[in-house]
Amino acid sequence: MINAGLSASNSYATDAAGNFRIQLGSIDIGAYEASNTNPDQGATLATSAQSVQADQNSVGSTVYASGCESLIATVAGVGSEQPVRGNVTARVWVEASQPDGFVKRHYEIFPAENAGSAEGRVTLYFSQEEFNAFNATASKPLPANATDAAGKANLRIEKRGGQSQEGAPDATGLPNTYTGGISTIDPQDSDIIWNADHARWEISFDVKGFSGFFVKTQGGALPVELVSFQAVKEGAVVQLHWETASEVNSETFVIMRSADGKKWSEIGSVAAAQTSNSHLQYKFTDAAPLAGENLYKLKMIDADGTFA
Ligand SMILES: [Ca+2]
Repeated sequence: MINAGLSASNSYATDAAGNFRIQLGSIDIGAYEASNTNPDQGATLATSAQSVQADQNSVGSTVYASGCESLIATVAGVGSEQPVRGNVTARVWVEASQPDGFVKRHYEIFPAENAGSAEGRVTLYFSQEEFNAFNATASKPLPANATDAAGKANLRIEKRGGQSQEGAPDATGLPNTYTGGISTIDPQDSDIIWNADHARWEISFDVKGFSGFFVKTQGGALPVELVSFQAVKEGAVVQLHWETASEVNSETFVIMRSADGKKWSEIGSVAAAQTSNSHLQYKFTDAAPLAGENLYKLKMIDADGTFA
């Protein structure tokens, strides 16, 4: 336990031994060095909008907990090149209602140094109730109980690079507030563990580069968020324009055309961005439209071959 003082009155970042004086959100003013909360000693899951800073241990892992009993996450520095070190901020948010496509408890872990390339092993914590709320709206479920192997196999982590709203204290932590790259992590199913003693899920996985973290399921959301799709006749040709708000793993847009809305044929394709969370515009020219009415639609093909 840290001997808590007023963090705001801190005038020295480190103590005589070179350790950060503010750990786990509190300043150490005692004679003894702070020791981080052990996650096995009954810490409960943090409530929403908690944030703590700690000095990442150079050996072993560091538990990020608020007030020594409200558990956020555990991080270990791994890898030979740039294991995560130094001052790390761990944040957690729990949405009041079930969001579209991810578990309501979501995280951000961000080291002050080398955030884009630091390597770590992260453990995140969730309740069964949070998984149940996700499952009520998702097409592919997360584990319904400790031994649900299919649910564990479905679980994915979406990583969004950087910090929500560039680290603003009142940042929402929501996916669209990150401007960095988007990637999907498939944790080892054996690293998705139900801790019966503390009634919580513990999910561990390796990352390179830090970010927001969202738990979802494979195929649980469309890979492309389409915001507009227009067809405009220009003389003898038809110009198609469309815009996406975000893309994850998108490979190709296939353009389909129909005269009656029933029978569709493929008339061309356009390469997609693969990964984007900014607005992107695409166009395609149908140089030889059918006589009469032309209907168009897009088939979006994922990098792993699935389509929507
Ligand atoms: Ca897996």
